[in-house]
Amino acid sequence: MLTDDSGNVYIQSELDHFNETCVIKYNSNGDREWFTDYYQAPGIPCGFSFDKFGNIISASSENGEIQIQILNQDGIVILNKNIQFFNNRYFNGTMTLDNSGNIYFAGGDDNYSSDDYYIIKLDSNVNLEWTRSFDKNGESDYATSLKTDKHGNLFVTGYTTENEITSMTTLKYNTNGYLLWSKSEGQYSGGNDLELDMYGNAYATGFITESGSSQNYLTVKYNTNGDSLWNKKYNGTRNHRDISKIVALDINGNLYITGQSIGLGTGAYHDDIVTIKYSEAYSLNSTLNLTSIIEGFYNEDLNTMVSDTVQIFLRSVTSPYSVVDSAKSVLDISGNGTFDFSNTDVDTPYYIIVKHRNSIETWSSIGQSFTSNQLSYNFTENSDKAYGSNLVLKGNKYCIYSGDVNEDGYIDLSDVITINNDVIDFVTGYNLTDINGDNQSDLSDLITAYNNSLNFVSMKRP
Ligand SMILES: [Ca+2]
Ligand SMILES: [Ca+2]
Ligand SMILES: [Ca+2]
Ligand SMILES: [Ca+2]
Repeated sequence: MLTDDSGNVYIQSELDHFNETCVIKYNSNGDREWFTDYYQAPGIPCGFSFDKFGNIISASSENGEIQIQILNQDGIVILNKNIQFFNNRYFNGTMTLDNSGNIYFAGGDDNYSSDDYYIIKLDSNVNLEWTRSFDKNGESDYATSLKTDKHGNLFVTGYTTENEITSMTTLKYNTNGYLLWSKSEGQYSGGNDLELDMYGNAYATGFITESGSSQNYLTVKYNTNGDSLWNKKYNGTRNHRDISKIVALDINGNLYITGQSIGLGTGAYHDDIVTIKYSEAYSLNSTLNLTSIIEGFYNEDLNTMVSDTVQIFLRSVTSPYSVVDSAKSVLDISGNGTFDFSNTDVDTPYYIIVKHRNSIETWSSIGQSFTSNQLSYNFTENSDKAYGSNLVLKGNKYCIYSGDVNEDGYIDLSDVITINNDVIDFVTGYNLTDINGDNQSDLSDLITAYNNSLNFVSMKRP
């Protein structure tokens, strides 16, 4: 079923036992507006989605081919195409689209003893790009669900068999059909549905068989590398058959699992529909744990820094190095600070840029990526932690140069003059010209900036 923004409802249905596929449109009042001719699309339904123009893609399969029809909002067929399938078999599967409008199918065939995962990619003009199959052990394997992430990677889950034992097996392909990983979970298990979060983590759901409790809901979270981050199980109150069928995520990071479960509320061993909500299945924010010490604010004898606020920018690693996100927080007396971001992407490197009220803007030497929404970076360990090795060693800490009072990227005479004016005026308090953080603008501030100006200290960036 599909719904559009105007409240129209589109139903795709199979008619007369595997012979025809029909599409029906109802308006928001429930009035039937149109339906497609019964004989127009022979075969079993195997895909139903809007394309990027709001047209309806209806796919069905029959012996040896997948028929793809694109209907406009009035039910008129604007494209009709047959894709050759495999060996004159029926394709049993489902369909999804990626952000670019490419179309993907995944499923199995009607040869239940020796089928494989079959994966098909068509471009947005419904031309075949590639096909893949996945066979675990020469036995029955079939895919049940597929999703694409925003990079065009494809995730597929389903059932594989090895020595007559089934497993939930999840695969990840890149957009060119290269298999990146495959992961199987448990024995006498199977995967029925799959969902992805904004970071590209995958949630596969289905069931696993366990002694004493028969089948139980099984949901597994994989990161982008295919590592299993956790698994959750649910056993109904009768210790009997519990099989999850559908997984969904909301924008607040909650995960919903629904399926069939035999519980106490039913008569003897009849299934209920049971839905489970897991909170915070994924975090909405990513966190940078930063260590950075400000030259003027650091006392190397005490090995402490005057705590102060800095702003962190994350920038793209490709020209023009656009700002992706920023966050403001406080570096403590050890130079440690925690910065939360909401716009970072998984597996994507960013330059980390430190900006402080009177220090040289300092960039990380290379891009850094968040892993599972976490990133730690320590500028104080080595001069090469900063782009252009733009750090000054004080004691045994590499520090950010102090003295860029006007934040123009240079520590030069104009900064020195500004400090000197405040020194003459005995300026006190939280001030740009206080280079050592003691709330007074005095000679020691002037000396730090003056020395850096003699060395022509300036911002270094790509
Ligand atoms: Ca197989
Ligand atoms: Ca159970
Ligand atoms: Ca300056
Ligand atoms: Ca001072």
